[in-house]
Amino acid sequence: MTKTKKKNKKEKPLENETGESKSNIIKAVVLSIFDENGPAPKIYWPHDLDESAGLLIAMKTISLLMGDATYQNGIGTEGVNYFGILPFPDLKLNGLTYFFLIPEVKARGKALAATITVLIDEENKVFFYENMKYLRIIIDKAATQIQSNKQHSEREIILDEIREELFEFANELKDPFSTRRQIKILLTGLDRAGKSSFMYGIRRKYSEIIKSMPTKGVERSEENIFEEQNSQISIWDLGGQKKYRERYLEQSKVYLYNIDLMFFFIDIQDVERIDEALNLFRTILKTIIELDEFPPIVVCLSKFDPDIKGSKEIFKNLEIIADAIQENSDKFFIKIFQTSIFDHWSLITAYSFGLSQLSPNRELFRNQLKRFAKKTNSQAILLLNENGIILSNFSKTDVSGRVFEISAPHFQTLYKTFKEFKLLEQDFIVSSGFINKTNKVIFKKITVGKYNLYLLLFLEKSLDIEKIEKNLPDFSKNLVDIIHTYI
Ligand SMILES: Nc1nc2c(ncn2[C@@H]2O[C@H](COP(=O)(O)OP(=O)(O)O)[C@@H](O)[C@H]2O)c(=O)[nH]1
Ligand SMILES: [Mg+2]
Repeated sequence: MTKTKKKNKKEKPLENETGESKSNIIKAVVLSIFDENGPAPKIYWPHDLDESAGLLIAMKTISLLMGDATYQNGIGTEGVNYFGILPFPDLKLNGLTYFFLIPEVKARGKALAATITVLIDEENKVFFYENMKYLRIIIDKAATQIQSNKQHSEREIILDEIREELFEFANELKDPFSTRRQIKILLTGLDRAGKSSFMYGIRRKYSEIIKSMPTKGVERSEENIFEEQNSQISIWDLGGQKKYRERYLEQSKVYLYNIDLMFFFIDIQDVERIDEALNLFRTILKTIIELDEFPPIVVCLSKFDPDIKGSKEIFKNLEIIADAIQENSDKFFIKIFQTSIFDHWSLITAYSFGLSQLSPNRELFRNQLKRFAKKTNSQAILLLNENGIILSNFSKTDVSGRVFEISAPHFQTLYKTFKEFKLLEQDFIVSSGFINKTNKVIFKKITVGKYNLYLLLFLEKSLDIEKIEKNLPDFSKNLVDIIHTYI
């Protein structure tokens, strides 16, 4: 069967050979480069790819990349290499694009902007989300080869090879055409570590925190970052009492299997149980390593309440815990946060960071923010959704990032209050000088497609609303394209 397919796929690539081959999930592969003549599809498969389709793919992908500050400044080719999933509604296709630069002495900025885009039917886009890890490796490798092989004929071979590899990969999958991406997020930790309260806090269900009883077994809830999203996100709050812990460790194949993201909570005020908590952490890691699961992990050092922040003892505990966690987790991507239900922002920051790990477009988003920051002389930018979840952030320095994190929630509340009482004529709130007279924070509502998002800008120089207004349409337009594929 595979053989027939191999023969067929070269001749009639864009046709839908129903049931013939799973490899047909891949509809096109396009290498686009921006040279003297502008963006163009340089090498592509299928060879009879419609000319206007090829151009559309080249234009859209390259234009998302071109504004990149690194490229414009000619600093080098290091800074640019990221992936994104893009919709091409006119073609009814979805593309997984790798953005990179090809060193070229003669070119402006000493590099050519380039993209490799793999395309599939839009209804199959789950394929990209589910297989991101492997697809990245295949495409990344091809890009590296293209960077060092300048001949057109050499590049043709490289593109042929990557297509072959993608076909083979798709063929080996059991079900490349599955329709919905299922995301599983685990909340783990000892009982009373603050897992349930964390979720109540995120959802602003404060009265529930007071009422809350220990979680029995597993409690599942759903997360919707956007009304329409490609993924179903389930959050599993694993009851922390001993009997429940034992159950999920024993039945690890049910509970700890196929995890996309894990939160682990440690109560830093409960000094007596820190060792027990760390032991549980080690046991869970050991179990998921055995299952060959390596999700990103967010550790929340919980109950780090505002009134005990200065305490020396707490500080010492934090250090001990952080060290122990790092020591045990070299195989994982781990980030540690200090959280408290009395500091809403601390919850949002940890939670948003975790969610952002699930978005294949996170680098693409960040680069759009970086570019907008440059155009508007902003030190830092945050992009929030209606629920106050941070979709993406960019800051030039740690300090500006910090100022922001502290002010963002206040602005959002202020904004909503003003709006409610119809006191706001424009969709803007501008602060008076922060730090010095010229530094200002702007909070603005923007519309991206059908969504209301909030933008927080920390301005470096003088306030120039016009400049922001002038650059907003472009920024929003780019975001529309990538927000449908955010998660
Ligand atoms: N001081 C303080 N108490 C908290 C915090 N988070 C949770 N708690 C309290 O800790 C107890 C256990 O919280 P819960 O969310 O049920 O923990 P779980 O068993 O991990 O789900 C409850 O009495 C909460 O009110 C926090 O950030 N600070
Ligand atoms: Mg609970």
